[in-house]
Parts: sequence; C-alpha cells; structure tokens
Amino acid sequence: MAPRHVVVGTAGHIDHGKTSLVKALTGTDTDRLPEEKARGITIDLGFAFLEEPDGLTIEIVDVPGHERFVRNMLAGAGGIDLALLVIAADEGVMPQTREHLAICSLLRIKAGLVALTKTDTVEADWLELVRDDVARLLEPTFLAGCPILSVSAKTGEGIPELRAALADLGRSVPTKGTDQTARLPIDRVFTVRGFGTVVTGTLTAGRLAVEDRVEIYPRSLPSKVRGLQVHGHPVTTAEAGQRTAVNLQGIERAALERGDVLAPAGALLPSVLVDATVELLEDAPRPLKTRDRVRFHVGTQEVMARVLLVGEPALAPGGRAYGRFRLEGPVVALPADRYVIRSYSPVLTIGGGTLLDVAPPRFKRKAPALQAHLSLLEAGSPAEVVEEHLKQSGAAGARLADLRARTPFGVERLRELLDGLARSGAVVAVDREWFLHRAASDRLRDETLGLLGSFHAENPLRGGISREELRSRAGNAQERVFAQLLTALEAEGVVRSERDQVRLASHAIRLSPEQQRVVDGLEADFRQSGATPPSPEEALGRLGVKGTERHELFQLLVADRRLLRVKESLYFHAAALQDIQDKLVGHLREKKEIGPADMKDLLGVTRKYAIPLMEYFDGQKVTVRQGERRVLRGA
Ligand SMILES: Nc1nc2c(ncn2[C@@H]2O[C@H](COP(=O)(O)OP(=O)(O)OP(=O)(O)O)[C@@H](O)[C@H]2O)c(=O)[nH]1
Ligand SMILES: [Mg+2]
Repeated sequence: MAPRHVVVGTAGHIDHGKTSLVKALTGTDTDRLPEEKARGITIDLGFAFLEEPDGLTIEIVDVPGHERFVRNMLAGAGGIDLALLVIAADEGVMPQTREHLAICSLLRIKAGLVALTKTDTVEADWLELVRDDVARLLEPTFLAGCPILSVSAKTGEGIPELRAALADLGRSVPTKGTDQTARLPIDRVFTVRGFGTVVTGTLTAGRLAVEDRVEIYPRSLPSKVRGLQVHGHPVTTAEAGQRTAVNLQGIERAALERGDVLAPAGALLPSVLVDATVELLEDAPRPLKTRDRVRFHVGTQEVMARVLLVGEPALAPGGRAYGRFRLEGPVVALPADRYVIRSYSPVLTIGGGTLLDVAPPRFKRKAPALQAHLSLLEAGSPAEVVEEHLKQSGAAGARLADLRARTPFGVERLRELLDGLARSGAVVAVDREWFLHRAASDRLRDETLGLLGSFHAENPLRGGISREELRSRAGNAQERVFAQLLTALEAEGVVRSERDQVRLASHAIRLSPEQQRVVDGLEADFRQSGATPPSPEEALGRLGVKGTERHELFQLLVADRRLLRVKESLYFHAAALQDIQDKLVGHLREKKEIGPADMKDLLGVTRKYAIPLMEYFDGQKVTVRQGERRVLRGA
C-alpha cells in the first residue's frame, strides 16, 4: 500500500537556498521569526506541505544551515522519511553539506535526492563539475546514485521536476505500522487563543486519537488529547509518520519545551543511562575516548553525556563499539532509536548509533559478558531480546509495563512474545503482568528450599519460619514472585504453610525425653491453673528451667495454639480460655452486661486477670465495650 503521507527534511549548508526552494515548491515562507527575516537566515525549524492529486501529502521540514543551529536541524531531522539535500551550484559542497549528510546517514534515513540550486547563477560546464563533485560525495552514502536535479528558486526552472521526483520517492516509502507505542517527540510548543497549549512533532510510531490519555515525558505530566491537526486540518486520529499538532488539556505552555515526548500514560521510561552501539564518523577529528563529554541527540532532545566504551578505552575514526552513556538529564527513547553525538568543543557531529537498552542493568560487569549481552540485544530476535531482559532482571522478574518501555515492540506484540516464551518454558508467568526467567525461578526455588532446610536444622523445635522472614532471607524476593513460588511448592507437596509459618513438608519436631517432660509439665500447669495461670517464668521455674516466654519449649506450645496469649507475658491454656468464654457468654445471655467486678466474681479472679481477659474478648469480637461494661457483640 502506498503511503498517504511522507515527511521530507531539507539539509544543506547555510544560504544554499533551502528555504527559497521550499517556498518555490509550496508557496510557504517557512522563515517566520523576526530575527530570521532581519538576518536573512533560518534559525529554527519551518514547516510546509504539498498535497499531490493522488492524495499523497508531502510534509516538509525546513532546517537551518548555520553551523550554530545544527541542534535545531537535528530536532527536525529525527522524524523525516526523505532527505532533500540542497547544494548551491555556485558554491558546491560545503562543511554543513557534509555534516547534514552525515547526520541523515547516522539517523538511517533511507532515501532522498539532491537539489542543485541557484543554477541561474552558473555556467553549464561549471554545473557539470559541481554535479560530478556531488556524485562523488554521495558515493559511500545512502544517497549513492540518487537523482541530482538542477533547479532555480529564482527562475522556477526545474521546480515541477523536483516536485514530481519527491512525489515518486514518497510513494516508495514503506507505510509505517501503527501497532507500536505512540510517540511524538515534541519540536514546537505554543498557545492558540481559545484552545490553549498545542505541541507539534512527527508522530514517529503508533496512532493518536482525540480523547486519548497521554503523558508528557520526562516531566510526568498527565494530559488528554483535546484536539488533533494534521497539515492544517482537524482530524480524529493521527498515524505514524504524520506531522501532528496536538491540543493538550490542562497543561500550561510554560511547562513544556522542545525535546519533551508525548506518549500514552505510563508507556515510556525516562532514563539517565543508556546502552547503545557507537559509530564514530570516518572524518571525526580525533578518537572517542571513554569518559569524553558529548552532546547526545535523540528524537528532539539534546542532553550532555559521558560515554563509557565497552571493552576498549578509545574508538578510532570510522570504528564501531558498544557504549554506555551516562546522561546529565533524562532522555525518553526506545531501543532501536537512532541517536547522534556531537563533540563538546568544537561543536561537531562525530558519530551516533542505535539504542539497545534504556534501563540497562547498573551493576559493573566484565566487558566480555556485557559485550555478549549487548550483541544479543543488537542482533537477537525479538523473543531473544525479551528473554535476555528477563534473564538480566533476575529474581525480581519484570512487569509487562517495564518491558514495554524497554523494547520497541508495542504492547500487543510483547504479550505474544511473552506468551510464547512462557509456553516454551523459558519464562515463568507469575501472573498476566509479571514475568520471571526460568533460570531465576529455579534459582529462587533452590535457594528457598535450602533456606528452609537450614532453618529446620538450626531450629529443630520451631515448626517453621515466618513467611516474611523467609522472603527477606531469599534475597528479599519480589512479593508476587515469592507468593507464586510458595503456592507452586505447596501444590507439589514439598512445602506446607500454616498461618504465616512455612516449613518443609518433611519437617517434624522431635523432642528429647527431657524436652518432652518440660513441654508436658508446662501444658499441665496451665491447664490446671485455669483462669489464674502462672507467668511463663514461674511455670518454667517450677520445672527447673530458667527462661521467659521466649523460651523455645514455651513457644512450641504457643505455636501449637495450646497456649494462647492474652497479653504480654499472660498466657492461658486453650481449654481454660474456652471455659472462660463459655462462662462469660452464659452470663451475658442472662444478665445482658458485665462489669469488672462481676467478671472477678464470675471467674473468682483478681483485676490482674479480669481486665486483660475483658479486653481480650473485645479483641476477639465476642464482646463490645460500653463505658466500663461489656455486652455481647451483635446482641
Ligand atoms: N539567484 C538565486 N538566488 C537564490 C536562489 N535560491 C536562493 N537564493 C538566494 O540565496 C539566499 C539564501 O537563500 P535561503 O533560501 O534563505 O537559504 P537557506 O539555505 O534557507 O539558508 P539557511 O536556512 O540560513 O541555511 C537568499 O538571498 C536567496 O534569495 C536561486 O535559485 N537563485
Ligand atoms: Mg533557510
């Protein structure tokens, strides 16, 4: 299917006639700023469009040629499909001709053409010389063999042919899919009277619709699409590849700027660390060294960064390596995005590459392992890439939402990939939103079983370990991941859990005859004492054992629920407590209420027992307090 819209970006040296050519093609003067008018140069991006009779819209981004405004050129070049390299016939190839061509190459722009302009100012044989020169310049680039058209914005010569050639090329641009996460790197922000804040940019992926809930990254500003315009017409949806103006609800113009990214809420991840391939241009003036400070451009953003080369201290011109960029501010991008770097001083385009990870693992690693990881991210199939991310996220696993922000696949495709990996057993689906690599799941399982085993060995008298303690000892395993593991181990019959205690199914408490004597003695003592139990110290002391309620034999009875804790250091035998409850309920059925004095009489105890017991039964929801008195709950 032929595309319905294509974005063309101009490129070329200052004063070579880019803006004049756009005007000759479209009738639009894209230099609108008073300063541009005064100086006769382009400073910032300009926009125009052509509508072809067959329905193709050619949108044109006009960029400045001045070397001081290359950053603006970069902001415009990010979303273009075709390059229109403009070279003045009188001057020929100049520094920004080369730099803009290099930028378009680094951004992997697929196609384009050259307009040899101002032909009205030169002789025919001079024109031929320049044309040969240009063809040689293009030879090693993506524009090798592209059309080189002679034009003049002044006389109009060659303009219809240029328009036809652009339309022809435009029809050959593959249509972009709309299944990826919608992204609009913002290149302009302004207010429109009566509408409020409007942002524009090229929608690089996905689809946007009026009423969509969006977020402005990296500012975490939520908003809603109030209206959309595509080349001057209001629309209800905009698609990948279209220059789009978005009217945003509830956001002040001053809160936004070029470089921000509009996307669905929660879909992207601002990042100050990215991994990428690094390609240094052949004509870079010097090698790129680890820790060099560079200007990092991605989408419409420019951020300062330091590069850390993987596996080598320096990269020679024309070389290629993996690198990690430590950014001085957050960027918002996705793997597979192309970026460009410029040297800090002098400001020159020196290279670029492809982003591989926008949330790379932070830990230091030996270069060969990191290299293998990065080459997998670069060359692996989508399923391999997803699996690799899960492998790296270890026992924590990863949420679908995180993987979405770390891969370029879009949420639907990502879910398919995860389902496939789960079916093949490479990945464990903790639930619909959370995934864990099989190796990490196996490791966590082994570790948990090992911990249970050693806990039982060290604490033979304890029935089990608290679930929370086990989880924290198991490397503080992620809550949901751990819950799923325990459920699986219980289903297999390997582990038992009761209340919040976990044990190996094979574990049983074995007491020595002496320990058994103490346990039996304690239980008998509490049972016989009925409503006036001893303190734990007293009871243990009577059996010749020194200790408090924390004594492990005492705790054995507590864990078994044979002794119940009414308050600190006050325990009752379960049977005695049941008797007390029966008496209390009987009394309340008859008398409807009970006070502390009645309670003392009913049980034949002092306040020391009566008050904690009354509070205990409130807590057990047997009684309800009314002043100093209690009534049956629900009565
Ligand atoms: N004779 C002649 N002059 C031209 C032609 N095209 C542009 N010019 C003149 O060249 C000068 C620069 O033209 P612009 O279109 O502003 O050049 P530009 O490439 O947009 O410049 P920057 O945006 O600043 O990089 C202007 O004075 C134009 O009138 C042409 O085809 N013939
Ligand atoms: Mg211009």
